[in-house]
Amino acid sequence: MKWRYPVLAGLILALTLGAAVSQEAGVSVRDAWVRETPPGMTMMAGYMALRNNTSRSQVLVAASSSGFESVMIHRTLVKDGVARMVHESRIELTPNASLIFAPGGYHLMLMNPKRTLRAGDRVDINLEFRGGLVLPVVFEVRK
Ligand SMILES: [Cu+2]
Repeated sequence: MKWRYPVLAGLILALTLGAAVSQEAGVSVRDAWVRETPPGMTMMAGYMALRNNTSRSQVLVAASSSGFESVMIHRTLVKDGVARMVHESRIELTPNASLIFAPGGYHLMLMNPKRTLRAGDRVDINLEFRGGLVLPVVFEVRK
């Protein structure tokens, strides 16, 4: 599997050159948004559509943002009619497939925003993948 390393190096180089290049290189994101919450709320949720454009699995292992104290990957599960959130330490994206983060399912749990965020504001969140790939994504705050 020697070929993997040059490919990965190419992906990382592409990311440093700008978002337009990263879109075609590995994993792309669209429809990234954060739900607006009343002022004073300590938790917000981020949603998006991830797409793995490569022919091998990509594994999301973490997310981070300078706009929040911490960011976690969560999934809402309903058991016996009760919804609860579980922490996911990794989410695998299968080759050439999409994965949707949406209310009631996968979401980014954004803890303790450093400023009040209003609809129309933008938030930078970095998605971190196994192997060192970091994808910067701009999320839009929506009602
Ligand atoms: Cu959550």
